[in-house]
Amino acid sequence: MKFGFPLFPESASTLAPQVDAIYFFGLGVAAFFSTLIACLIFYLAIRYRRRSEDEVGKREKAAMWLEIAWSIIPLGILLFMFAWGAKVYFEARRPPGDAVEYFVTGKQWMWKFQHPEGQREINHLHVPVGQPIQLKMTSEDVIHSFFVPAFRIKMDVLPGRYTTVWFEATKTGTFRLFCAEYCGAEHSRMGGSITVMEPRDYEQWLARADSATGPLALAGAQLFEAKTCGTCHRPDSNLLAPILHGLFGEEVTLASGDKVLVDENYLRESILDPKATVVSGYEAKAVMPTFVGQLSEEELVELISYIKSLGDAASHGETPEESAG
Ligand code: HEC
Ligand SMILES: [Cu+2]
Repeated sequence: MKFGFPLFPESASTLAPQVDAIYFFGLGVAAFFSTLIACLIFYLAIRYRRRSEDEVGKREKAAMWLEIAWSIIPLGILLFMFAWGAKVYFEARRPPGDAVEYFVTGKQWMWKFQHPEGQREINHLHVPVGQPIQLKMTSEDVIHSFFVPAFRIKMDVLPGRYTTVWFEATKTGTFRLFCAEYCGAEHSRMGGSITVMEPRDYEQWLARADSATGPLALAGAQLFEAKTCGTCHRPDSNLLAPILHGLFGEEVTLASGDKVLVDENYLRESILDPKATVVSGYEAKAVMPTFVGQLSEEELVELISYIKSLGDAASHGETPEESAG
């Protein structure tokens, strides 16, 4: 809380002071010019008032320097605000390279979390302090929005695709989480909390929390066999189906000729709607069945984590330098 007055949420992430600074600057500029204009209206109304019944006002012409000044100064202020806002926006949108990935599934009316080590939580997420954390989010039903005021982050959570938001908590404590998109009867109760812990406490918490599935990539590897993906996508199955090793982060050419970057959304679509993303060269043998309805959001996340973990440069026939980054 700023100034001990509950107008402002607590500031608990690296982003929060930056967003607040922009907000206060904008507020300051607006307050300054509103006051200036209001005062000038009074002053000029009095200064140029009609002094007698038959007075006809004479035409005033502003000096050139004044015309230029009141064009250039606002332009400069606005461009400054634009550049500043863009800088913070890009920082807020691009997770740092060392961000650890967590998965979030919104659902009427709860939040489900998956830790990279496989622990699952509902409505309450535990994270370590001072560590950039990236959330890959999707919804099982309607549009939700992930809003943590203390971190100054808010991002829509959409069915059928992943959106990303990241934060780095700067203090330990428990901070409220809200759904900020009207999503049905119990929308207002679709909330929770994020508990930020010292790294050591977090490790202890992780060890205590049960992880039924183990690390996501490991759970994905088991699913990969259970769902028969492995029968077609064997490491030596190049003729039957594309090899998935070293695929993530690469560009693939589709049968349509489009080039697409392999990210979570691409993998998701490849699994749920293979016909929409047929890989070039497989036009005639695009035999992959759709897995719509056979995989939960959590299972999809596990499969995707597994495919990501196959980023094995050697088996993909490229140098490690190329695949690093
Ligand atoms: C019947 C064989 C078959 C099965 C089973 C199968 N796939 Fe496929 N898969 C293919 C073929 C063929 C393609 C290439 C044509 C296409 O893109 O649809 C492909 C494409 C893909 C791609 C895109 C690859 C690229 O290079 O862009 C991914 C990812 C993928 N499959 C994942 C999976 C997963 C995960 C499963 C299990 C849930 C699975 N597949 C099950 C045959 C199969
Ligand atoms: Cu919601």
